[in-house]
Amino acid sequence: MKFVRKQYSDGVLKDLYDGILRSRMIEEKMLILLRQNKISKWFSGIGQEAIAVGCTLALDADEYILPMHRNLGVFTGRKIPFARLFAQWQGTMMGYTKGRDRSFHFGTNEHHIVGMISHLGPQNGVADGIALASKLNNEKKVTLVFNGDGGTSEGDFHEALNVAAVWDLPVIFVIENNGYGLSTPSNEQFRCKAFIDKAIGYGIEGVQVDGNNALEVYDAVKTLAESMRKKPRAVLLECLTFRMRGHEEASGTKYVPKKLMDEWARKDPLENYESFLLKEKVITQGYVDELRKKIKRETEEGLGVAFAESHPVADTEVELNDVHAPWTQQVIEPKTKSTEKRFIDAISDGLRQSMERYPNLVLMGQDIGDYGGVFKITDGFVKLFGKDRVRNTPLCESAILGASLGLSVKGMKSMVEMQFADFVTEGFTQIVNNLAKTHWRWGQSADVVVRMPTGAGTAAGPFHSQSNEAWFFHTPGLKIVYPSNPHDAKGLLCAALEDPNPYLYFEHKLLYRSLKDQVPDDYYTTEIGKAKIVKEGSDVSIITYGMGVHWATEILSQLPDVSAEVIDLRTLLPWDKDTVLASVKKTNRVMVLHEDTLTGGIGGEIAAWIGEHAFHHLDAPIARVASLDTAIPFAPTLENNFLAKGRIKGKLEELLAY
Ligand SMILES: Cc1ncc(C[n+]2csc(CCOP(=O)(O)OP(=O)(O)O)c2C)c(N)n1
Repeated sequence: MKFVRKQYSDGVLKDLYDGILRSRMIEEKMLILLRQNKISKWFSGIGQEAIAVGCTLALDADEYILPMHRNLGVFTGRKIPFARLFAQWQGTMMGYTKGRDRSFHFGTNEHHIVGMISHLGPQNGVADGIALASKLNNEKKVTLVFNGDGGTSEGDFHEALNVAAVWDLPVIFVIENNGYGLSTPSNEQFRCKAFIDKAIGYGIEGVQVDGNNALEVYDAVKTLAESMRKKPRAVLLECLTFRMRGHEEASGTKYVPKKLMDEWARKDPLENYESFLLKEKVITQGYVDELRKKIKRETEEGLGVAFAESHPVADTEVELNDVHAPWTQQVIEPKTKSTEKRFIDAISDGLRQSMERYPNLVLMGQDIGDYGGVFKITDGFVKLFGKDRVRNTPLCESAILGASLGLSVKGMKSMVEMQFADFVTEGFTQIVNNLAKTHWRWGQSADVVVRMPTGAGTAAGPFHSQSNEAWFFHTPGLKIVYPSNPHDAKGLLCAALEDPNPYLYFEHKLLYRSLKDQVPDDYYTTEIGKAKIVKEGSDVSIITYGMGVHWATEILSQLPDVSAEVIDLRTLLPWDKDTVLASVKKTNRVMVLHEDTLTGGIGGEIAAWIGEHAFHHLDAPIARVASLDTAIPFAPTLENNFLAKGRIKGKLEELLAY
């Protein structure tokens, strides 16, 4: 191996050595502890240490790094106290996740690290968001995100590179090309000869280095970062390396030919670099021995502290409380006059006034820029707020949702518009695994509202009509609002944008231009988690939301003899149990109604809860009215048959006659 020290001082050369040795010695200790059954799992980075160490030391301490499972050198390089790091691996309170997540799955803003989730690829979108915030705030900082060669097959990798390329985001996408993804060799994972070839496809620069050569990695990252701070842009850095142990210790390395192992053993990043430094007289054997002793001592001390602590005592209240970032809503009443606004104008109004209120709020979505969005919610916004804050995105739902978390990491707010709620499937991981869980895992809030144009009735077929709120209802960490009228549409959107927690905001497309109401002109918020009694009654409670409110009202207008109480939930997560319970106690009969399909719908949960908590107040079984358990048909006749509306009247009569 050839080391070229260039202009770098002895101090830099020694720091790199210290970093690699530190990683190696901790790794070796972990392998012993694993054999002794003192730790449960280990993802070894032996053979790859030079990459994490070289990258980390080459960046400023306040530049974000998003490491993977083999990047111990990032954590030690950022000087995370050993005791806390080891405690994190042990799942104890002194770690970074209160025992809730394992190994390197944590972030710490203090150290400018955002750790991975197991899904690997989603990290790249988050890196985009951090880099976007840095760029918008003119911080002149780069962000670096790690990938394994296997992980690059994920769509998330592709999307994030594409977004970073188009937006000229200062992200260094590092690929540790170690020849295998778990046991799958490169030739079964991708066809390109080298990853730098992929850079060409994204229209970005690709740089390839010997990943076992810390000096080369350090020099490449240092040079790139200096240039990217001046001229922000995305760069792909391919580091050629080899994983000398199994994917994780239990999986072994039987599938790796011995010849390959021997070849890479000769390129060991520690031994080779140490020989070079000794030969160059940058260090002496005495220095090596002393450093080894020091690291050993520090490791033992850290382990002593970490192992002294036992697993946290579970406290259900604490666990539940940490699901969301703390927020107490101060409802803001409107102060001035109201004027007639359509549903769509109310949404647009709320968004515009929130943009004025929060200079750190960024909007992202397909065609939302000059075009104003396919439904024209953001029409004219670019003129008002500029292209930096009203961002047209490529068709990359996942990367954009990931970027929204990255913006949150940097203290910014964001709104992501799904062009149609149906397309949220492309960003499912980011919502349910990243946005929803990050606060609970390591205390990072996700200050994001995802707007979801939803619903059927427009003969738009199975992929432009879905009601998919139930997919998210099941996910702790999210909040869901679903207004049924213009007044609530504005107030709930403003409230959601105020709250630092992640929201799904459902807006029914059919109501956009068909519904008008008196809506206050100035900024106000509506209470989150509070249902509204749309119509008082005593015979039956109809618990519904969204389009269901309009269906119920229409049908009840044809049944003057029925005294029904119509409850518009407005917030689905958390839903207003008090209002529902009070109504059930009053009417003793319940219908839950929604446009979404029946099985596994939100109505099932509400019915179950009423059954559990208000059984004695019921005079009849709870009726559920929902759409058919099929996909949504295109032809209007079929769509009408699919929708719940046609079944309300019959069910209501049955319920009242029971
Ligand atoms: C979305 C997803 N699919 C599958 C896995 C299981 N898995 C974990 S690591 C891994 C291989 C990753 O390979 P690579 O990115 O090359 O990293 P390496 O382990 O080689 O360092 C797989 C398949 C996962 N974590 N996430």
